[in-house]
Amino acid sequence: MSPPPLRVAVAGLPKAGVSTLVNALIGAAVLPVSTLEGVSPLTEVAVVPAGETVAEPTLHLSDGTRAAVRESPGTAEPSRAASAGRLLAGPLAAGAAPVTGADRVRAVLADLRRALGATASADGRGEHPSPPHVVVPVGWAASERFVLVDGPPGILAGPSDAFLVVLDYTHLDTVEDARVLRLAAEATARVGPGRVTIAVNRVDQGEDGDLAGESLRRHVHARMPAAGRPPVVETSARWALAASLLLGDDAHAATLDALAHPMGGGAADAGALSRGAEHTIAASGIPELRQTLLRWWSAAVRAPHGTTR
Ligand SMILES: Nc1nc2c(ncn2[C@@H]2O[C@H](COP(=O)(O)OP(=O)(O)OP(=O)(O)O)[C@@H](O)[C@H]2O)c(=O)[nH]1
Ligand SMILES: [Mg+2]
Repeated sequence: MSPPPLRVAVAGLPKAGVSTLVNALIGAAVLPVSTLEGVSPLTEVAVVPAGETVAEPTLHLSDGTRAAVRESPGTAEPSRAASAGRLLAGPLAAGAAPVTGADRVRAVLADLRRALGATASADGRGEHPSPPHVVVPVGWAASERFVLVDGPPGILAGPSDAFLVVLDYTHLDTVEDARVLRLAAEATARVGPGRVTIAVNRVDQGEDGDLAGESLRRHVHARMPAAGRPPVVETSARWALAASLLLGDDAHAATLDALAHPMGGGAADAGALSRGAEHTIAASGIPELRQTLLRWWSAAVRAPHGTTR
């Protein structure tokens, strides 16, 4: 029997970029992301190897309804960036019209927030025993399965196998941030530093001379007890996600191609854009976090009794 999926809590303060980071890890805009007030409902994303069990991302809501994420034929906005809206349209209104355009996507997301309002109670645990979850096949998971739980800092105190803590680089050193670091240290004390990683997200918003690399790591660790200091990775989830959507979306590629040489010239500039996107992903910290997830998985398979399930 294959082992159960590794359960990873991905948690941070509101707007730290938790949902964006989960999307960047899976390489698709599946979870709603927003600058608007209001915290995402606690959501579980099951990451499964591509081609296994499900052929396409599927949304499961806590009331038992589910919907596949697929391109709706005839939509005016074929980009994968709109897939979150399309994904969420299905279960809320049976036979809903295909999502067309950004306004429709926004309306659907607003509906979803209302519909799921009950699951987003103050402690993030909600009133439903099982939060909505999405099943997403991804290429990099090879044979492993994960459940990524997108939630507030409170889930760091709960029973997960591993913890990915998201800090906002532009709001370090706040009282709230100190509380998140305390929870991260406590989780590290429970499961060990090999099962916790701190992602300092939004590093793209830093400026020359800001903390980076070793000095940033020391700065974060200085605010944690010595026994609870996990690895620190600098991330830019937004740009990693944007770049993977750009690379993975034929419609975007065609648009870029047209923009790159409107007079019908050679493909050199479009090639440079693709290389730029690949470079952006490589520098975003996201590939490193995927490797971390895979390491956590192999450690869990070797030591199944070390988990905190
Ligand atoms: N510049 C920059 N913006 C980011 C980054 N990650 C996320 N954002 C932006 O931050 C905003 C909030 O992102 P979300 O992923 O919704 O944040 P969250 O932590 O899930 O927030 P809630 O669940 O709503 O509390 C969005 O506008 C994202 O595009 C990043 O790495 N860099
Ligand atoms: Mg969120």
